[in-house]
Amino acid sequence: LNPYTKSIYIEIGDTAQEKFNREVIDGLRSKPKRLPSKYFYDSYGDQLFQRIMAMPEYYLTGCELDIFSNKTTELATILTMGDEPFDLIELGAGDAMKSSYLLKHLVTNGVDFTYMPIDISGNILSVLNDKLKVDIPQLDIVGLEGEYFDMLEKAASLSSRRKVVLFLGSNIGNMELEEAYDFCDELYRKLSSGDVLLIGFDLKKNPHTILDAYNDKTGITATFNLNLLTRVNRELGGDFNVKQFQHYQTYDPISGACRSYLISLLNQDVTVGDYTISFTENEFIYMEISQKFSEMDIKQLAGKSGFDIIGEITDSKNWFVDAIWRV
Ligand code: AVJ
Repeated sequence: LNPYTKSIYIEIGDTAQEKFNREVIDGLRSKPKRLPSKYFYDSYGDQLFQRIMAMPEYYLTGCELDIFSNKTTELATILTMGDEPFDLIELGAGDAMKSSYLLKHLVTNGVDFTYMPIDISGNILSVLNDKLKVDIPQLDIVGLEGEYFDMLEKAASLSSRRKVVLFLGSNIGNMELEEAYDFCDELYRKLSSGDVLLIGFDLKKNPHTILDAYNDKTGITATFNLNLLTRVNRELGGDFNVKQFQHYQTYDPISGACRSYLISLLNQDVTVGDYTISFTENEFIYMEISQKFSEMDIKQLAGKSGFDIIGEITDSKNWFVDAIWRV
């Protein structure tokens, strides 16, 4: 079903730049070709994603904002569980648009916690840090730039307080289902008894609604995908002609997989560093999955990875769920 899960990744102690190079070359030499969507977020990619979140078609933002702005007290109560101090870790914090409602509420109520946003984009982290220093000056904040699990270990080494982990925006949807299981498994093992995870899931719904959110007529999502080729050109010495690729989006209501591709419009050779990659006309690069979930999918994910389900908050349309799980 999934041709990519068989690749074995060996952990190599290379720099972020070397890892980017290795994963890009690896993806372009795979059959079928693919590129990792986690690399969409350079500074222009960050801007494009901000514009995606502001598009009327991209309902996810509004849904989770509805939860965080209207059910803040409910969220805070489940997450704090008494007055024991804790670390509030956010995986893929971005601009923390949604979590800042919770942060404000906690600070206003004198809760003792440290906010630790983790993001792969150092650029967005410094933007976030500057913004929070102004908006919530009393907030104790420690930003961590890097991959999720590396930075979770870092967070654990910085303090031994109880951890509350936020993983919002249906970011988990950017993983294939098997990867999502492995991810929750690893998260469970990296956390300690009593730690809590708040995890956002975009639910299966009318396929038109979902497809429209990722196939906007203004072409921002297309630009968002194509921007990775531009990034590869700039950072890895590539010569992609971006005009010779076209964005293609699908949604499959059976599996709940919403996928993006870039299609080569002609036979062409592309050089990236030391490698030449040949494309045939209409050959695709698989770029991103945005998986959608049923309530059953979510229960199974929690169950298989060992988490206890302690709560669930949905938006008023019932399109999105923030699930609360405990180790
Ligand atoms: C950041 C992973 C939540 O998959 O919905 C938005 C990224 N890609 N439009 C998503 C994205 C295309 C987004 N997440």
